[in-house]
Amino acid sequence: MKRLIEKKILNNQRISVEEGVFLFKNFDIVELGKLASLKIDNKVYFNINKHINPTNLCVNRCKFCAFSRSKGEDGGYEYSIDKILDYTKDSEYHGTTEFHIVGGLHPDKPFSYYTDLIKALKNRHPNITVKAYTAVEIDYYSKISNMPIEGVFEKLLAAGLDLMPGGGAEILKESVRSKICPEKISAQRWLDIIETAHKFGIKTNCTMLYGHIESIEDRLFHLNKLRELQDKTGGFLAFIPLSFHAKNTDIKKYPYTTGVDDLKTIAVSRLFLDNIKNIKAYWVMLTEKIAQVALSFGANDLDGTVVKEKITHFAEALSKEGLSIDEIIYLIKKADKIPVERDSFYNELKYY
Ligand code: V47
Ligand code: SF4
Repeated sequence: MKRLIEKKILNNQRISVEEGVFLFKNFDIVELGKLASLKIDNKVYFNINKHINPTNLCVNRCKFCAFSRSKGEDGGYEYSIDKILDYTKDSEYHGTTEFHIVGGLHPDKPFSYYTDLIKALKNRHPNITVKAYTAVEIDYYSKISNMPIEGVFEKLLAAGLDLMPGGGAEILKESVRSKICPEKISAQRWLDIIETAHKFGIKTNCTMLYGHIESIEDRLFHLNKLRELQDKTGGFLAFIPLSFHAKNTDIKKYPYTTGVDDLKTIAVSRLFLDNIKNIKAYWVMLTEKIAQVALSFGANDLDGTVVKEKITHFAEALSKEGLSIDEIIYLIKKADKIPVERDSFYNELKYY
């Protein structure tokens, strides 16, 4: 079996779910790193981005989420649009090319808040791309506005939405979702909303939250759902494995995933997702050091400067809240790779 899978990979043949599971369980990290590295070149992408999390008040309260709060609970916050504009005011000076906007499902803000936020940002920063709102948020906006998903997308596009992040996917299997995020939209609903986004011409990313209660088989099941959808639409720009941080959550686990699991997950994702070009080593969740090593395990993107990350830091992330451009370039160069600044759509902007 081992030789057969290796041969398939070397011949650029698609591997099956069972072979993906086999890779995880029977190949060591060095073998996986070598195979995954065959699939990428020497360029590593990053962007100059800023994360904005308008609120952590959320009606879902997923069990793996340390970031969310219920209304009235300590640690909850909600930002006005003016406060967000104050936060973004120096963005052009810092060379920001993207705002990444994700938040909780606020119990009582109207849908107009979310369109007004994009409009205000676009008005103040016309040249900065807005990557906003996960499929989970889109579903919620449809509920609170009494509009179909298509109507929500029309309004968001009119406001200036450029593309969508890949969050909310977790593990796309009900037996896992019912335990870790029972209130969240179903796997099928996530896939349907993303498919609709792609039909509207809205590119998205996709993610996988790993290292909680899921099995290796569940991970491959999830990756297969993403691969099937990408075959259909071609709308995914990048895949981002998200390593579970257990602190301050309702899931009792060792607080962090292990380096070996992180690297194997990146490598198997690279080998299995033969139709998604970019795999991010998201330094915020992996730590800067593991993210750098992941560049030799099939990742070709380090994400961006981020500036002030919240979601993972509420769960006591070991990484910084943001990195400077110089720090990112240093990590990439010291991995013997070529740092390439990109825009949100992977157009190359600058080589370092
Ligand atoms: O949807 C929540 C996850 C996601 C925890 O698209 C957790 O470019 C680990 O999706 N431990 C948000 N993960 C982050 C995200 C993302 C990040 C960077 C880039 C992009 C992109 C997307 O974080 C959530 C959820 O899946 N998450 N809590 C936790 N305790
Ligand atoms: Fe809410 Fe998202 Fe946290 Fe779930 S992961 S509780 S939907 S903010």
